[in-house]
Amino acid sequence: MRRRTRLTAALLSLLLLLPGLLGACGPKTQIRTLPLERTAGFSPDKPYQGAWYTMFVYSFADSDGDGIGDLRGLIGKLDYLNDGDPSTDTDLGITGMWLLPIMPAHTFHKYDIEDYYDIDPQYGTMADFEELIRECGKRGISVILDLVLNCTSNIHPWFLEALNDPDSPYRDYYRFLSAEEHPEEFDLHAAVLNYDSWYRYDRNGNSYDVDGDVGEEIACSLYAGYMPDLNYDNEATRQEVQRIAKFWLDKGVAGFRLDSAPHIYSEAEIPKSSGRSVSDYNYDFWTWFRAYCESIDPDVYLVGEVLTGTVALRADYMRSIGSDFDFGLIYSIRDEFRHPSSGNDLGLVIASNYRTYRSVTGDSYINAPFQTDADINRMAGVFDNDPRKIKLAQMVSLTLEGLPFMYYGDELGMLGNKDSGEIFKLSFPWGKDDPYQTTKLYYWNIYGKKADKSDYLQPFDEQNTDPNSVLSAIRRLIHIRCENEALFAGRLESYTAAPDVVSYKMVSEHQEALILHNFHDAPVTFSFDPADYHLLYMTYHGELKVTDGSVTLEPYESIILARLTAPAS
Ligand SMILES: [Ca+2]
Ligand SMILES: [Ca+2]
Ligand SMILES: [Ca+2]
Repeated sequence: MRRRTRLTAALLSLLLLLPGLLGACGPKTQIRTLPLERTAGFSPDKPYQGAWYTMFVYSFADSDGDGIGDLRGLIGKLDYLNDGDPSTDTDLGITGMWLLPIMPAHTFHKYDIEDYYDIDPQYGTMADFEELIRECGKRGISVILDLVLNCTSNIHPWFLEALNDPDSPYRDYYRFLSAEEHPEEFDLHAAVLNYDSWYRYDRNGNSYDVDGDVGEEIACSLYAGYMPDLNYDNEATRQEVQRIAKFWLDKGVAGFRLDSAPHIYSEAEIPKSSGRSVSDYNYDFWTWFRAYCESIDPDVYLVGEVLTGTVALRADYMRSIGSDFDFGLIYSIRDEFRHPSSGNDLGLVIASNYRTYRSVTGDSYINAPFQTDADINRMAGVFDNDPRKIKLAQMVSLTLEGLPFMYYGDELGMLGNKDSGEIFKLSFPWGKDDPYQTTKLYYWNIYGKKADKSDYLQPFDEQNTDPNSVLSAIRRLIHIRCENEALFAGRLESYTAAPDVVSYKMVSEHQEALILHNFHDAPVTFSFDPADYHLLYMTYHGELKVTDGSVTLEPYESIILARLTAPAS
């Protein structure tokens, strides 16, 4: 969570190796079907696989005509995400979903939670949520919730009671500064997130400058005055968090996306004399939280938002949490577009990152590649609305080891660039005649206006039937990922096909895949022997042509090749 614009605020049971597309490389290998079972998560020892979706309910699908997306609207559109039938490929084929916050809150982003045990009335009821979980279960879609544990709303009843009753048990849920807590031990001007970390509050929860004289109480609020931080030195707060986690796990969620993971404890909240690092406090907290969640559900999936820091720091958080989002990858890919290298730099960086995850975590981690979320400029806004670049960036995410996430609408190439004043939580553009179309953040009020159409986006209903659309490419890629063991369960290894090509290898028990990308705005020709590999995917061609021992990739084109390495057991 950043300052939220905050105004202030079996696998498919088949390994489908497409037959004989390698025209120039000799006899075709017999296609073999591996008897791998597709379970809820494809593989029992690694339950979360496939490709996941980041869902902003508000802007996705509206069931009752108020213009705001809701849970019943989402249920109505589940067949688009995954129809539950492995034999069809008309659906997107995602296997899991992170719901941005759905608990009661005042803002539209809903990170200012007012009740951890209910559904925001704009989105529906608890009965709607329970139906959503059942319907997702039928389709093989796991659901995780955004869990905001760093802070609550300033009008959460806990905070209001704490402000008005010094003897309230909720008093210690928050980090109030009082004389007995040695105020000199805390830096009231610590700018953890580049703005004030402490505020004064009046009895109604209104916040004021910490240096002023309005407001009787001083409390820590890293993000904004309307979101005071919770205090996890207090055993009762920790017990409350356990109740919250159990409440939702018992409802059938597969886990949680952990908002602002490095800020449960921050420089502003730790006594100057503590002598321990902020990170150590946070690792301990998440290790404790994970152990509790695993006591409820041994297969729980937790994924942390660790927005800043080095690869090593992210790996440290993986060790505590199990998984976190690959923020560095986004910028590495964007840099590669700006300055395409001639030495497989991106491929080698990615391979090096995975080596770090393995060594730091003792080989127990799930990396979560992605391209955008609710805080990051969308690809289309950064890549000049060029569908070739959008497809290529997703090609990288969807072929990496771990659990790739796709922000809603990215499969269409939705626009949204903060740097040019746009926002990235706009209505999913189903099409003007779609009864589920949301309208509060209406796409076409903002886009489709430029005379040169450089901001034009084909809505879903057009892309759905266009074989060359971004949607058609992404949908096919997701299905290929979910059908090939090397992609959904493989380990990433270093591999360089040619200097001007970004490349890496994915290796699993029975299969091996080579992934090659051209980030140049020009064709790249290189000598290449596909040997016994079969073509799984090529962005712009149905076959791989080998001419005089060389292969050509068109500008921004990718290929995925695979071969079986061991017989199916
Ligand atoms: Ca609605
Ligand atoms: Ca299907
Ligand atoms: Ca905190």
